[in-house]
Amino acid sequence: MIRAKEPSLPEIRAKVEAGERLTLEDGIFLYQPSVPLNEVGELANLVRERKNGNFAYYNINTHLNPTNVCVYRCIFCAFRSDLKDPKGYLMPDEQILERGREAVESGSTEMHIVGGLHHQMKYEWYRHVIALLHQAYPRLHLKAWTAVEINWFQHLTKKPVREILEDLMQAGLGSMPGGGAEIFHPEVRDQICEHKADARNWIDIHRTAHQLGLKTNATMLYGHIEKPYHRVDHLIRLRELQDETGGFQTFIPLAFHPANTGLDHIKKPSGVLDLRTMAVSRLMLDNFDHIKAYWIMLGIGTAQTALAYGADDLDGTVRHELIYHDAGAETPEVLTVEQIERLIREAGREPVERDTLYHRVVRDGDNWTSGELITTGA
Ligand code: V47
Ligand code: SF4
Repeated sequence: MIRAKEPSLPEIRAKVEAGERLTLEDGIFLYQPSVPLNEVGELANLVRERKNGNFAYYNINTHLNPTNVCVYRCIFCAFRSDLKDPKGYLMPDEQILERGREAVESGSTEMHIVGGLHHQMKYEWYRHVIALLHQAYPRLHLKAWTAVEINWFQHLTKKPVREILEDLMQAGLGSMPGGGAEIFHPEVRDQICEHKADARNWIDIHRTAHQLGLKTNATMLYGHIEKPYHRVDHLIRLRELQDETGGFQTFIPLAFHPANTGLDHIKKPSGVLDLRTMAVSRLMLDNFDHIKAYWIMLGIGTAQTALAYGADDLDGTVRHELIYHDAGAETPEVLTVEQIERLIREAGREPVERDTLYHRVVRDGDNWTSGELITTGA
């Protein structure tokens, strides 16, 4: 039997410099503690600067989690609630509209909407949330409902994904967030969220969204029970879909926060794992334009450092985030534009405010318009 040659750092360096694709074995190799983090970071930075120069992007956004009641019980989730638990809530229309008003008044260009899969709410309510906000605030881009939610709507309506997405787009859906991906490999997925949409469902839903012209994001939840093999396998599955459709905008590695979850005996991922995952993601996902350092969960210092380890985006100013704060995140609930721009400048990068679809935002007092599309290098 001929065995594949063990990868080496000089060979990987040569591939990255030549713009060649890395393999599963290369990715796993880059996770070995004996491979110096700063060298992996340097390679990721090369790709990051090739694609995005010295720019670091952010947006002004608000989160809305209209309910935390959820039929599923993902073991890593501190946000969910049982139907009858006093912690459970379901926002009335007035509260949803109030959030929309607050978002617009604070200059948000985007509302990021995700929540639980409520036992009693029909598909029509989820559609209504989108239509309500879109009618009241048509300029607010609604990045809403993960593939797990779309899969749930399929279960509720018995309709094909395409029809559901077209209906939501008609109601005002602008794009889809990347949540619910967790770790695709069944060795892990079956242990952390066995009942919800599996890898094939998640990927198929994003494929259909891309075919309809709906841009989406992708995530990976790391730092729990998974091994480097599972992470790199996850990245390669995303890379394959991106080859096919080109519909992903950005990839967001999500660091596991253990507090108040069924995995609270696990320690939070270290800064080294955070930066290595950022860098390996940048290197493996050669066909993704953007890699996001989500400061809410990484912490401000690590997110800022990640701008030299492959990341080119810090997500947003973020108001009303609950998923991480329920799981013990100690980051603030909101950053001002001045704070986020200062963080980026301190890291030696040039801040650019973008909208959800990566157009430059041009502001004039309280007014804003979407300018040119941000183009990236090879
Ligand atoms: O799918 C839940 C994760 C995700 C925990 O698309 C947890 O721009 C860590 O997907 N510790 C939702 N992670 C958030 C998400 C996201 C965030 C920012 C930007 C975008 C985007 C998407 O949060 C869930 C799950 O993977 N999650 N619980 C936890 N305890
Ligand atoms: Fe429900 Fe989402 Fe939490 Fe899973 S991660 S329990 S689907 S709210």
